[in-house]
Amino acid sequence: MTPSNAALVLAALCSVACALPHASAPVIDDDGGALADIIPMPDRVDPLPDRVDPLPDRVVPLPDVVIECPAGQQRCADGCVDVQTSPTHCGGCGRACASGQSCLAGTCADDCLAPRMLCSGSCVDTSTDRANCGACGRACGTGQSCASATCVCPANQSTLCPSGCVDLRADNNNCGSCGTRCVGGQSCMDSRCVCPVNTHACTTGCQPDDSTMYCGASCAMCPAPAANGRAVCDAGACRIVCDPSFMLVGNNCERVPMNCGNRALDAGETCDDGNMVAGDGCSPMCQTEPGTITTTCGGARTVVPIALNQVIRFRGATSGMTSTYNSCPDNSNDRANGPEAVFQVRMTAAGRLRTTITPEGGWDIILKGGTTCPGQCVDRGADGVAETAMVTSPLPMGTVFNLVVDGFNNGDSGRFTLETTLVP
Ligand SMILES: [Ca+2]
Ligand SMILES: [Ca+2]
Ligand SMILES: [Ca+2]
Repeated sequence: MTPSNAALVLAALCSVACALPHASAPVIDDDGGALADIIPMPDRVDPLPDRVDPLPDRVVPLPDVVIECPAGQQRCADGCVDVQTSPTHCGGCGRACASGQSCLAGTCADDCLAPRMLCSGSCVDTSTDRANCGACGRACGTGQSCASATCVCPANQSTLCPSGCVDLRADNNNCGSCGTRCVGGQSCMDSRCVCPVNTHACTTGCQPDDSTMYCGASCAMCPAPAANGRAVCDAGACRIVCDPSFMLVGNNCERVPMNCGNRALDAGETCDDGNMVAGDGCSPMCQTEPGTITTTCGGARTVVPIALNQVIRFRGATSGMTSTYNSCPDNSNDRANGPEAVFQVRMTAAGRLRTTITPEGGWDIILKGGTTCPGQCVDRGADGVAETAMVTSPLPMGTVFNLVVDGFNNGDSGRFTLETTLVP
């Protein structure tokens, strides 16, 4: 047999013998030698166990697993702690506070002992602490301090308003009382809202005292003349100032008459008392002022002052007046039936009055005069004739003297001029 044939035979043998479990037939190597390492197969196969051992009940944690602490705490060696308050881990693990100390907000601090109190985690002295004055949580107002456990304002801002300590005497937002605000340019002085010097309060704010738009306490607008002058606000009152050579008549500025003040009754003048003064019965325009000529001695009137040697002239009329005094004892007929025009003068010096009345036209004019009304009568008894009378003996300074122009008959009335002079 050739080697290749022998291999074929072995292959054929093994295809039968090697498939048997207990075969012990020799295995021939390729080189023809006998095989020495034949391993016997076990006689039987162990069955699989019927059950599986359970896993242990607990799991041993892996070393890199971290146990979380509750919020606000952190893990130290002995567990989770709040390092804000822990006396043994104050501010961090292992930082122990000394004896007699507590941990507050992560810092070791001496224990809070009376009279100090622990308020919201802070040890405070309630006798002086502004946020806890006298008791925890009792906060002082703005500007207040805590003294002896009481909230107090400074001496110069002694009132506590909602906005804080204020000086009611000088606080523009709390003037005189809490919440009273000074507005419109006002400021608080002595507990009152006042405007700056030389201004006054209006609804439009502080206005200049000389403002003609807001004059006086009433803040009125001053009327201006149509021409030849201007409105002014003077000491809180409206006034009209006329241009030179113009005088105020009513609310208008009118040109001053050329001859007013020369003591003569010139054209356009109803009086001339020798001056340019108003309020004395004859205006600076030489016009008789209201109340100077009246129909009786009583009632409101302008009493004309007369100085020594002053000459006063008035032009008037009895026409339209009433007839009250109808007796003239000096007249042979004792009549004075016409209406009267009455003047009163006040003597600014002692002396005697000399008075002349002259009728315009031919009516019978009668003059009466005296310190009582209507006084003594003078009548020369002729139509169209002037009457003149003079007080016989000097009268004292301050005497008020009545001058009455009357007419003899019922119909005797008309225009006249009156001239009176005070002489020594
Ligand atoms: Ca004149
Ligand atoms: Ca005058
Ligand atoms: Ca009469």
